[in-house]
Amino acid sequence: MEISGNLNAAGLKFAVVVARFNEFFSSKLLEGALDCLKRHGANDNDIAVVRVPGSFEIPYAASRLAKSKKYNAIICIGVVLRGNTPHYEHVAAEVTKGIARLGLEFDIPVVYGIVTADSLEQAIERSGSKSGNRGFNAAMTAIEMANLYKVI
Ligand code: INI
Repeated sequence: MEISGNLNAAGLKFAVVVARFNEFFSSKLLEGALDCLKRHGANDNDIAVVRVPGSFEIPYAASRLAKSKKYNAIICIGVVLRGNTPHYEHVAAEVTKGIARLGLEFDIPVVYGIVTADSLEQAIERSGSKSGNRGFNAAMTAIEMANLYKVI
């Protein structure tokens, strides 16, 4: 027997937590995520977009949303761009650990739609060009995992 989640988003409730930092890119990822959810049948009223200042804040908001038990999945979207100091590494490490922890702590999928890029070019590639749109991919993962959780 094989078990997997289907890609039907109708009737599912989603929260998308998006960081405003590097908004030039994160807005593209958000567009991709919303496009994916809607094209797979999600209702506009079933999608909450929650904005936070930067990626570091994403796990904090996602934690509260998970606790509310109102959503079938939470999609986390942010862009962490390498700069001239180690700041980038701390932000990337904390958002990654935080999201992973929430996924284990709560009984809903918390999806990692964070782009970590070494350059502007890499960020461009991942937010709607050469390497696709990571927001779209994250939403697809959320739909599949939310449906998987219904059957396992
Ligand atoms: N936040 C990001 O989302 N991406 C970054 O690249 C970034 N860098 O490199 O500074 C960033 N910093 C802000 C951080 O997420 C917090 O909002 C801030 O430190 C306040 O807690």
